[in-house]
Amino acid sequence: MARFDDDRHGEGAGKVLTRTQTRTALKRPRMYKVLLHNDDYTPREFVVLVLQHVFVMSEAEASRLMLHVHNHGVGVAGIYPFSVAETKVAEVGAAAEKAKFPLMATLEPESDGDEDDGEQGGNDGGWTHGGPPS
Ligand code: TYC
Repeated sequence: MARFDDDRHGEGAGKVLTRTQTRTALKRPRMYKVLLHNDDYTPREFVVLVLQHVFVMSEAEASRLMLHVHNHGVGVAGIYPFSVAETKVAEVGAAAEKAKFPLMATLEPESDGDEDDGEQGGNDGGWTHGGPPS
């Protein structure tokens, strides 16, 4: 029986060479800011409870962000991959609807730092509770 179809001699003879490696450029997944919006009707305590529950914040962090949004109109509650951000927006919306308050969160693509999308340094609301998750 012939030993494979290998007519090489010397170095490499008898070895099977495979060249099927694929080079895949791994990019960071695009991230999305979850923005919390102010309104005139949702009670402050309710906003704090929703932030603690949906964004896993301490009461102090949640109060700080709630006040930031109350004073500036909008703030960043967190930055996540799309599906997580989308879920958190929906959870805020569901809690607000159930309690009949107009509290609202929305999504915004986060700059990935690779392209110039016109963003200059900071963002709309600014981090108010210690920066992005590490
Ligand atoms: N402005 C609201 C009030 O005075 C409180 C509030 C804060 C509402 C943050 C929404 O995202 C919000 N009761």
